[in-house]
Amino acid sequence: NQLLTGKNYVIMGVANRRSIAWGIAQSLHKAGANLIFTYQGERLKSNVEELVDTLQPERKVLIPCDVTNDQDIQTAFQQIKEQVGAIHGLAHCIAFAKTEELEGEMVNTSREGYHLAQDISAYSLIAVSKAAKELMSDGGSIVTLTYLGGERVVPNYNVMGVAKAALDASVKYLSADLGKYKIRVNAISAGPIRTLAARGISDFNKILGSIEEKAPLRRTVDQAEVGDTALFLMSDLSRGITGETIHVDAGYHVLG
Ligand code: 0WD
Repeated sequence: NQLLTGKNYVIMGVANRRSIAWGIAQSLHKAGANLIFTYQGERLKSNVEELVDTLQPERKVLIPCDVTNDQDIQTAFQQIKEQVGAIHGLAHCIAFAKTEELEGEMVNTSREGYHLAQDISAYSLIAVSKAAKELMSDGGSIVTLTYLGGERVVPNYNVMGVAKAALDASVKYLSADLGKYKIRVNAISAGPIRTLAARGISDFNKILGSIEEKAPLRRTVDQAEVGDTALFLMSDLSRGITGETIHVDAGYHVLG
C-alpha cells in the first residue's frame, strides 16, 4: 500500500512533457494515485492524451477546462464527479501573461494584460477551489505553483509577479476558510525551470545561470523535485500543514 493508493487527484495544467504539472503527475502516479487531468482546450488535447497514455493507459480521464470560463469549470468538475466521485487533492499548475508584458517597465502594463494575468494566474485558484471543495467530502489538499517574483522584484517578471502575489494571498485566505472542511491549501514556490511558460520570460537563460552560481545548492531544480514536494503536500505526511509556501528552489530565496 503506497502513500496515495485508492485516492483521486486532479491535475490541471499539463501542456507538454516539460510542464511542472507533468512532473507532479509522475510523482503522484508512482505513489499509487489515480489521476484525472484537465487541459486548456482542443489545441492541447492530443498532446496531453498521448502523455497520459504513457502513465495510465487503463484509466485515461481527460477533461477540457479553460479556467477563464465558469461554465467550463462547472462542467469539468461535474464530469469528474460522475467519473470518480470524491477527490482527495488538486494540483493547480496554471498561469498566463502576454509575452509583451513580461519585459520592459512595469508602468507599461496594460489594463487588459493585468486583468488577464490576474484572471488566469490567481482568480482561477479560487474558482477551482470552490468546485473542488464540493468533491472533497473526506477533506483534501489543494496545491498551487508560485514564484519568488511575487515576493520581491525579479527583472521582467512584472505583471506576473503581481499575479503571484495575489495568488500567494489567496492561498492564505483559502486555507483559513477551507480548514474547517479538512481541506488544506498550500503553494510550492518553484525555482526557474525551462518550460513552455518560462519561454515567455525574457533573459530566462540569464536567470538560470545566476541560480547555478548563487543558490545554496549551486544548481537549478527540476520538475521531479517539485513533483515530489507536491506528493508530500498531497499525502498525509503533511497533514499539519496549510496556508504554507514551500520553496523548492535550491535555497535561492534565502539570499537577499
Ligand atoms: O520556471 C518555471 N517554469 C516556474 C513556473 C517557476 C515557478 C512557478 N511556475 C509556475 C507557473 O507560473 C505556472 O503557475 O508553474 C505553473 C506551471 O507552469 P509551467 O509548467 O512552467 O508551464 P506550462 O507547461 O506552460 O504550463 C502552464 C499552463 C499552460 O500552458 P501554455 O504555456 O500553453 O499557456 O497553464 C495552462 C496551459 O496549459 N493554462 C491554462 N489552463 C486552463 N485555462 C489557461 C487557461 N485559460 N491558460 C494557461
